[in-house]
Amino acid sequence: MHFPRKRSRLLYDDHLAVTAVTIAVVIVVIVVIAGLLVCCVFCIGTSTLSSLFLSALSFRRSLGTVSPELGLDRPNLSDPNRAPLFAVFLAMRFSFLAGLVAASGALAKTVQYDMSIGWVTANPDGEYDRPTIGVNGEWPPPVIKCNIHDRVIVNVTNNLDEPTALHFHGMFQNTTSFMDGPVGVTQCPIPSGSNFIYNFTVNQPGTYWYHSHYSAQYPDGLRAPFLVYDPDEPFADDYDVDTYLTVADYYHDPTPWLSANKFLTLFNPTGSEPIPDNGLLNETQNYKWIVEPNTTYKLRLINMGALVSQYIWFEEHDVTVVEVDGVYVEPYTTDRIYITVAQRYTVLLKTKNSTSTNYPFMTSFDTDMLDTVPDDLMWNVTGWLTYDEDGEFPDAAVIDEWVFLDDFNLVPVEKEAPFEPDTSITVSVSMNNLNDGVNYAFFNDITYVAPKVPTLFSVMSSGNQSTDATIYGSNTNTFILDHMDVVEIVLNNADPGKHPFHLHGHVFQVVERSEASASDEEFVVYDASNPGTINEYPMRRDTVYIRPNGYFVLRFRADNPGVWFFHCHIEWHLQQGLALTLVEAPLEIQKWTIPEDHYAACKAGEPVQPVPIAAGFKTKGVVALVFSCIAAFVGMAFILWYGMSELKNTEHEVAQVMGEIPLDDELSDSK
Ligand SMILES: [Cu+2]
Repeated sequence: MHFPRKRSRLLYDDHLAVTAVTIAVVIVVIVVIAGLLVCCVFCIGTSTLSSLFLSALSFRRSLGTVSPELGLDRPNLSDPNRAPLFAVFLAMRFSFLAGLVAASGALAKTVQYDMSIGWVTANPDGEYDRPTIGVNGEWPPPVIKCNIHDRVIVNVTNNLDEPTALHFHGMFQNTTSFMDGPVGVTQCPIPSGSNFIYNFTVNQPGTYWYHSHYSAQYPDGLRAPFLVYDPDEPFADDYDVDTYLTVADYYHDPTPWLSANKFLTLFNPTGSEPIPDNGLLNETQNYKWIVEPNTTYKLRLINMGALVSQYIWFEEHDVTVVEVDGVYVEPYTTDRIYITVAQRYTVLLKTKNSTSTNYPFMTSFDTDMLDTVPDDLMWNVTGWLTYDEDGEFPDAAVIDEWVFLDDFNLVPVEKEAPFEPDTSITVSVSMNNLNDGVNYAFFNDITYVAPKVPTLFSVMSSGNQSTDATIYGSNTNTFILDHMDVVEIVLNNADPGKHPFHLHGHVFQVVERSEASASDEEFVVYDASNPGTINEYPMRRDTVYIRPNGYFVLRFRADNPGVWFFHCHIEWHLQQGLALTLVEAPLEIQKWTIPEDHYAACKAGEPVQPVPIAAGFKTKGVVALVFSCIAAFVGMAFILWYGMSELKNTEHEVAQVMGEIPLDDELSDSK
């Protein structure tokens, strides 16, 4: 027996219903196409979507029955006049969702970089050809560029004759700590000749960089900017052009070689850092930045060097700081920036109306950080704001005082009052010699020695014991952080040097930072009962310097499970062991799955027994067998030949030679 369905009869028997379905289909097609087109040009107005959504809602309201307790009720489908209208409503809602999906797909994309890392020859300062680490046969390596919320995939092939690893400096790596890069902390080194994929989403705007985090490798060239664009940045309407300027100290000799042979040796007992040979601007010298007049540039400054902080200034041009280490700050206008290695400052720079003059801009080493300043050291580097390429390029003016922006007083756009700490870690920095005569750096008298098994992998394999810091080894300086705790790091600098400290996976509030100690012999220790200046809204960033023999206090919320390195970013001091490890929410980390290629990198370096003898013959065996057989047959043939040959009468010949009997020819002659 056939039972016609009530809804079918409503839809198909009614002329109005047919019309409604047609309208529905047309709306779906039009709105989806329109949605895709609009998405493609990134112009989806929130208001349009909202109004569409609101009209759908009000349309639904007109269809439904409203219950006083629950508000909007389901539409009454038994009413033949309303059911077709409900079909139109469903079509609109589907269109809206389809448009939204299309929009999110168009806005968040995947950006892939295939990087074949290998040696190339480069001569960035024009003085010395040297082996440099390039990517895809070129140097400098490519700048990574993406939009906020994009997925970034970096597909690495290691064509060096040594291991490597990449760190994406400043990336939070939320739920992907294993993509962070430091060898011994979150991964094994990528062996020579193998592949390794970094894959993560970027949910933060601003200016970053990427670099090798293996050995002292990045100053040999494996470093480049990483720029994240954000259409909603607070100063989006205040500039015309978005660009960058990198600064870096530069060595002619390979840095791992310098580290092993000149730095960490018995013959350098004071731990004097190797002096750079030169400085670079955008990885070159005599850099002429061609600018348009009357134009505002957003200039992302990045110090990608190994050792020295640098002063940067643009003659007769002020700059306005708007972002620091990925954190938007309230605009702050200054004429000179002080930037440590690994820090970033994004500034707005407005050019002049006239094109008649080119203006020098300068970077200058903080020579306080050098043990000696050789006579031939070029510690100032000049570039030019180039308004006229055919014009004069004047020398830079001499500066006689070092006044510069103090980042401690910058105010983030997104304001946070100082956190109240749940837990506090106090560490003291010192430098001293150990029994091998080498000068090391210490946190609380422990110098960091990387474990054979990366700490993150130990977290994965240790179950509930992962919350016990002692399992990670006595020289990894490991601290366990509870999920969502506010963590305070108090760092007392019992060393007369400046150090830029960097925390992976977070930005921190710079709650306090003391002045330098008045004396080289005494250091200022933080006293919680007698705090110094604390700003209402402390600066946040991921790399901050400490003054000689001074202290700082940092605070952050442990809202990003992972294993995070905290270390001095002076590459020489990291080689000396100035690092500690934070294991944040280890039980959360254990819920993740680490990709196979990350385990493979560890397997490649595992000490193992010799491989078993293979069954059957290999080529070498076959060749040996063939030649053995040939030799045997030749030997047997020789024996056979010799055995079958006629025996000579040796005694007869000897008697003839001795003249005891006549020679054979004499006998024949006498016949
Ligand atoms: Cu340091």
